[in-house]
Amino acid sequence: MKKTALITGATSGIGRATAHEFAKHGINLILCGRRQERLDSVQKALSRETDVYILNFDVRDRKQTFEAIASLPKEFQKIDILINNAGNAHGLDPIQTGSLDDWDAMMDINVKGLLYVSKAIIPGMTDRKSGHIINIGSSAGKEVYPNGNVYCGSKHAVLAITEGMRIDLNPFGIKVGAINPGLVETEFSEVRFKGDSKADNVYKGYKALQPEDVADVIYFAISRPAHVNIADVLMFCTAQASSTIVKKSN
Ligand code: NDP
Ligand code: 8X3
Repeated sequence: MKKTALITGATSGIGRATAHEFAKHGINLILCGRRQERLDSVQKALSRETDVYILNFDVRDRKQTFEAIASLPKEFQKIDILINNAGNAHGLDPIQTGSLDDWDAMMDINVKGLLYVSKAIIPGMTDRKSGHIINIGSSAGKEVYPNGNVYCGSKHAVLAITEGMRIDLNPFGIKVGAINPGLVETEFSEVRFKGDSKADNVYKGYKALQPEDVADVIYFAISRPAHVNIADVLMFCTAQASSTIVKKSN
Protein backbone atom coordinates (compact mmCIF):
# COMPACT_ATOMS: atom_id res chain seq x y z
CA MET A 1 0.00 0.00 0.00
CA LYS A 2 1.50 3.35 -1.07
CA LYS A 3 2.11 5.90 1.67
CA THR A 4 1.13 9.57 1.45
CA ALA A 5 3.41 12.39 2.58
CA LEU A 6 2.55 16.06 3.04
CA ILE A 7 5.55 18.36 2.60
CA THR A 8 5.38 22.06 3.46
CA GLY A 9 7.71 24.41 1.61
CA ALA A 10 7.85 22.10 -1.39
CA THR A 11 8.40 24.90 -3.93
CA SER A 12 12.11 25.29 -3.26
CA GLY A 13 15.24 23.99 -1.57
CA ILE A 14 15.00 21.14 0.93
CA GLY A 15 11.25 20.65 0.55
CA ARG A 16 11.37 20.38 -3.23
CA ALA A 17 14.36 18.01 -3.13
CA THR A 18 12.48 15.86 -0.61
CA ALA A 19 9.47 15.75 -2.94
CA HIS A 20 11.74 14.47 -5.73
CA GLU A 21 13.32 11.87 -3.44
CA PHE A 22 9.96 10.61 -2.15
CA ALA A 23 8.52 10.47 -5.69
CA LYS A 24 11.41 8.20 -6.75
CA HIS A 25 10.26 5.80 -4.06
CA GLY A 26 6.62 5.93 -5.14
CA ILE A 27 5.30 7.87 -2.14
CA ASN A 28 2.13 9.82 -2.92
CA LEU A 29 2.64 13.52 -2.35
CA ILE A 30 0.76 16.54 -1.08
CA LEU A 31 2.99 19.49 -1.88
CA CYS A 32 2.46 22.86 -0.20
CA GLY A 33 3.70 26.40 -0.71
CA ARG A 34 2.53 29.86 -1.76
CA ARG A 35 4.04 30.18 -5.25
CA GLN A 36 1.44 28.62 -7.53
CA GLU A 37 3.63 28.43 -10.64
CA ARG A 38 6.30 26.53 -8.67
CA LEU A 39 3.70 24.15 -7.26
CA ASP A 40 2.40 23.53 -10.80
CA SER A 41 5.86 22.83 -12.15
CA VAL A 42 6.85 20.43 -9.34
CA GLN A 43 3.53 18.63 -9.75
CA LYS A 44 4.11 18.35 -13.49
CA ALA A 45 7.63 17.01 -13.00
CA LEU A 46 6.67 14.39 -10.41
CA SER A 47 3.28 13.23 -11.67
CA ARG A 48 5.05 10.80 -13.98
CA GLU A 49 6.40 8.99 -10.92
CA THR A 50 3.62 9.19 -8.33
CA ASP A 51 0.26 10.79 -7.46
CA VAL A 52 0.70 14.45 -6.59
CA TYR A 53 -1.78 16.92 -5.12
CA ILE A 54 -0.86 20.55 -4.54
CA LEU A 55 -2.11 22.95 -1.86
CA ASN A 56 -1.46 26.68 -1.98
CA PHE A 57 -1.61 28.33 1.43
CA ASP A 58 0.39 30.53 3.76
CA VAL A 59 1.26 28.68 6.96
CA ARG A 60 1.06 32.00 8.83
CA ASP A 61 -2.67 32.08 8.14
CA ARG A 62 -4.45 29.74 10.53
CA LYS A 63 -7.78 29.74 8.62
CA GLN A 64 -6.15 29.18 5.21
CA THR A 65 -4.05 26.35 6.64
CA PHE A 66 -6.99 24.45 8.16
CA GLU A 67 -9.22 25.04 5.12
CA ALA A 68 -6.53 23.87 2.70
CA ILE A 69 -5.88 20.65 4.58
CA ALA A 70 -9.62 20.02 5.07
CA SER A 71 -10.11 20.42 1.30
CA LEU A 72 -7.98 17.38 0.42
CA PRO A 73 -9.77 14.84 -1.76
CA LYS A 74 -10.56 11.50 -0.13
CA GLU A 75 -7.62 9.68 -1.70
CA PHE A 76 -5.15 12.13 -0.10
CA GLN A 77 -6.78 12.43 3.32
CA LYS A 78 -4.83 9.67 5.04
CA ILE A 79 -1.49 11.37 5.65
CA ASP A 80 1.16 8.90 6.81
CA ILE A 81 4.15 11.25 6.79
CA LEU A 82 4.29 14.95 7.61
CA ILE A 83 7.42 16.91 6.73
CA ASN A 84 7.23 20.28 8.48
CA ASN A 85 9.80 22.11 6.39
CA ALA A 86 8.35 25.54 5.44
CA GLY A 87 10.39 28.27 7.02
CA ASN A 88 13.12 30.82 6.56
CA ALA A 89 15.35 33.31 8.29
CA HIS A 90 14.35 36.95 7.81
CA GLY A 91 17.24 39.33 8.45
CA LEU A 92 20.55 38.91 10.30
CA ASP A 93 20.64 41.83 12.68
CA PRO A 94 21.66 42.43 16.27
CA ILE A 95 18.80 42.26 18.73
CA GLN A 96 18.91 46.01 19.39
CA THR A 97 18.25 46.91 15.74
CA GLY A 98 16.29 43.89 14.49
CA SER A 99 13.02 44.44 12.62
CA LEU A 100 9.73 43.57 14.30
CA ASP A 101 8.35 42.44 10.93
CA ASP A 102 11.26 40.02 10.55
CA TRP A 103 10.70 38.69 14.06
CA ASP A 104 6.98 38.24 13.40
CA ALA A 105 7.72 36.42 10.15
CA MET A 106 10.14 33.96 11.77
CA MET A 107 8.00 33.17 14.79
CA ASP A 108 4.77 33.05 12.74
CA ILE A 109 6.14 30.83 9.97
CA ASN A 110 8.81 28.67 11.59
CA VAL A 111 7.01 28.08 14.87
CA LYS A 112 3.30 28.88 14.67
CA GLY A 113 2.94 27.72 11.06
CA LEU A 114 4.50 24.39 11.96
CA LEU A 115 2.01 24.11 14.84
CA TYR A 116 -1.02 24.95 12.67
CA VAL A 117 -0.11 22.36 10.05
CA SER A 118 0.59 19.77 12.74
CA LYS A 119 -2.69 20.50 14.51
CA ALA A 120 -4.59 19.90 11.27
CA ILE A 121 -2.88 16.57 10.60
CA ILE A 122 -2.15 14.94 13.97
CA PRO A 123 -5.78 13.98 14.81
CA GLY A 124 -5.88 11.67 11.75
CA MET A 125 -2.65 10.07 12.94
CA THR A 126 -3.86 9.59 16.53
CA ASP A 127 -7.15 8.08 15.25
CA ARG A 128 -5.23 5.59 13.13
CA LYS A 129 -2.51 5.13 15.78
CA SER A 130 0.20 5.53 13.17
CA GLY A 131 2.15 8.26 11.47
CA HIS A 132 5.55 9.90 11.17
CA ILE A 133 6.34 13.57 11.67
CA ILE A 134 9.67 15.10 10.74
CA ASN A 135 10.34 18.68 11.68
CA ILE A 136 13.12 20.49 9.87
CA GLY A 137 15.03 22.26 12.60
CA SER A 138 18.54 23.60 12.11
CA SER A 139 21.98 23.73 13.65
CA ALA A 140 20.58 27.12 14.71
CA GLY A 141 18.25 25.17 17.00
CA LYS A 142 21.25 23.74 18.84
CA GLU A 143 23.51 26.77 19.12
CA VAL A 144 23.16 30.53 18.85
CA TYR A 145 25.38 32.64 16.61
CA PRO A 146 25.88 36.42 16.45
CA ASN A 147 22.82 38.20 15.02
CA GLY A 148 20.96 34.89 14.78
CA ASN A 149 18.92 35.74 17.90
CA VAL A 150 15.28 35.32 16.80
CA TYR A 151 15.92 32.79 13.99
CA CYS A 152 17.90 30.68 16.48
CA GLY A 153 15.07 31.16 18.98
CA SER A 154 12.53 29.93 16.42
CA LYS A 155 14.59 26.83 15.68
CA HIS A 156 15.24 26.11 19.37
CA ALA A 157 11.45 26.22 19.70
CA VAL A 158 11.09 23.75 16.82
CA LEU A 159 13.35 21.32 18.68
CA ALA A 160 11.46 21.73 21.96
CA ILE A 161 8.16 21.21 20.14
CA THR A 162 9.58 18.14 18.41
CA GLU A 163 10.45 16.60 21.78
CA GLY A 164 7.04 17.54 23.13
CA MET A 165 5.34 15.91 20.16
CA ARG A 166 7.41 12.75 20.57
CA ILE A 167 6.43 12.49 24.24
CA ASP A 168 2.72 13.24 23.77
CA LEU A 169 2.32 11.06 20.68
CA ASN A 170 4.27 8.14 22.16
CA PRO A 171 1.08 6.33 23.34
CA PHE A 172 -0.17 6.37 19.74
CA GLY A 173 2.92 4.79 18.19
CA ILE A 174 3.58 7.91 16.10
CA LYS A 175 7.22 8.56 15.21
CA VAL A 176 8.52 12.11 15.65
CA GLY A 177 11.99 13.37 14.80
CA ALA A 178 13.98 16.42 13.77
CA ILE A 179 16.57 16.80 11.02
CA ASN A 180 18.88 19.72 11.71
CA PRO A 181 21.13 20.83 8.87
CA GLY A 182 23.85 23.45 8.91
CA LEU A 183 24.47 25.54 5.80
CA VAL A 184 22.43 24.29 2.81
CA GLU A 185 22.62 26.01 -0.58
CA THR A 186 19.00 26.96 -1.28
CA GLU A 187 17.01 30.18 -1.60
CA PHE A 188 17.38 30.55 2.18
CA SER A 189 19.99 33.34 2.04
CA GLU A 190 18.14 35.20 -0.75
CA VAL A 191 15.14 35.31 1.57
CA ARG A 192 17.22 36.16 4.66
CA PHE A 193 18.93 39.10 2.91
CA LYS A 194 15.82 40.09 0.91
CA GLY A 195 17.57 39.82 -2.44
CA ASP A 196 20.67 41.80 -1.29
CA SER A 197 23.97 40.75 -2.87
CA LYS A 198 25.23 39.61 0.59
CA ALA A 199 23.38 36.39 -0.15
CA ASP A 200 25.78 35.66 -3.04
CA ASN A 201 28.71 35.13 -0.67
CA VAL A 202 27.13 32.78 1.84
CA TYR A 203 27.89 29.59 -0.10
CA LYS A 204 31.16 30.73 -1.75
CA GLY A 205 34.61 29.24 -1.06
CA TYR A 206 33.41 25.83 0.17
CA LYS A 207 30.95 23.13 -0.78
CA ALA A 208 27.81 23.64 1.28
CA LEU A 209 25.25 20.91 1.81
CA GLN A 210 22.94 20.60 -1.18
CA PRO A 211 19.18 20.23 -0.66
CA GLU A 212 19.43 16.67 -2.04
CA ASP A 213 21.85 15.76 0.79
CA VAL A 214 19.21 16.68 3.32
CA ALA A 215 16.46 14.95 1.32
CA ASP A 216 18.55 11.73 1.42
CA VAL A 217 18.63 11.85 5.21
CA ILE A 218 14.92 12.61 5.43
CA TYR A 219 14.18 9.60 3.21
CA PHE A 220 16.52 7.47 5.33
CA ALA A 221 14.58 8.50 8.44
CA ILE A 222 11.17 7.70 6.97
CA SER A 223 12.26 4.36 5.52
CA ARG A 224 13.53 2.69 8.73
CA PRO A 225 11.77 -0.41 10.06
CA ALA A 226 8.63 0.13 12.17
CA HIS A 227 10.49 -0.19 15.48
CA VAL A 228 13.18 2.41 14.62
CA ASN A 229 12.70 6.16 15.05
CA ILE A 230 15.44 8.58 14.00
CA ALA A 231 14.79 11.14 16.74
CA ASP A 232 17.37 13.83 16.01
CA VAL A 233 20.03 14.38 13.34
CA LEU A 234 22.60 17.19 13.15
CA MET A 235 24.26 17.36 9.73
CA PHE A 236 26.93 19.68 8.38
CA CYS A 237 28.93 19.88 5.17
CA THR A 238 32.53 18.77 5.72
CA ALA A 239 33.76 22.37 5.68
CA GLN A 240 31.50 23.36 8.55
CA ALA A 241 32.36 22.56 12.18
CA SER A 242 29.81 24.78 13.92
CA SER A 243 27.55 27.73 13.13
CA THR A 244 30.53 30.08 13.11
CA ILE A 245 33.41 27.86 11.94
CA VAL A 246 33.50 27.20 8.20
CA LYS A 247 36.72 26.37 6.37
CA LYS A 248 36.69 28.49 3.21
CA SER A 249 39.25 28.86 0.44
CA ASN A 250 40.30 32.45 -0.25
P1 NDP B 1 14.02 27.96 0.73
O1 NDP B 1 13.89 29.44 0.87
O2 NDP B 1 14.68 27.43 -0.47
O3 NDP B 1 12.59 27.26 0.90
C1 NDP B 1 11.67 27.70 1.86
C2 NDP B 1 10.33 27.06 1.58
O4 NDP B 1 9.40 27.44 2.61
C3 NDP B 1 9.74 27.48 0.25
O5 NDP B 1 9.19 26.37 -0.40
C4 NDP B 1 8.66 28.47 0.64
O6 NDP B 1 7.58 28.38 -0.28
C5 NDP B 1 8.21 27.93 2.01
N1 NDP B 1 7.62 28.97 2.83
C6 NDP B 1 8.25 30.06 3.34
N2 NDP B 1 7.38 30.84 3.98
C7 NDP B 1 6.17 30.24 3.88
C8 NDP B 1 4.86 30.57 4.31
N3 NDP B 1 4.61 31.70 5.00
N4 NDP B 1 3.84 29.73 4.03
C9 NDP B 1 4.07 28.60 3.33
N5 NDP B 1 5.27 28.23 2.88
C10 NDP B 1 6.31 29.06 3.15
O7 NDP B 1 14.80 27.49 2.05
P2 NDP B 1 15.28 26.04 2.58
O8 NDP B 1 14.88 24.95 1.68
O9 NDP B 1 16.70 26.19 2.92
O10 NDP B 1 14.46 25.99 3.95
C11 NDP B 1 13.60 24.93 4.30
C12 NDP B 1 13.70 24.71 5.81
O11 NDP B 1 15.03 24.32 6.13
C13 NDP B 1 13.40 25.94 6.65
O12 NDP B 1 12.64 25.56 7.77
C14 NDP B 1 14.79 26.42 7.08
O13 NDP B 1 14.75 27.14 8.27
C15 NDP B 1 15.49 25.08 7.23
N6 NDP B 1 16.95 25.13 7.20
C16 NDP B 1 17.62 25.69 6.15
C17 NDP B 1 19.01 25.70 6.14
C18 NDP B 1 19.81 26.35 5.06
O14 NDP B 1 21.00 26.67 5.31
N7 NDP B 1 19.28 26.55 3.87
C19 NDP B 1 19.77 25.07 7.23
C20 NDP B 1 18.97 24.51 8.28
C21 NDP B 1 17.61 24.52 8.24
P3 NDP B 1 6.76 29.61 -0.88
O15 NDP B 1 7.67 30.81 -0.91
O16 NDP B 1 6.32 29.13 -2.23
O17 NDP B 1 5.62 29.76 0.07
C1 8X3 C 1 20.10 27.70 8.49
C2 8X3 C 1 21.54 27.56 8.82
O1 8X3 C 1 23.51 28.73 9.93
O2 8X3 C 1 22.09 30.08 8.50
O3 8X3 C 1 19.28 27.24 9.51
O4 8X3 C 1 21.32 29.37 10.65
S1 8X3 C 1 22.11 29.01 9.50
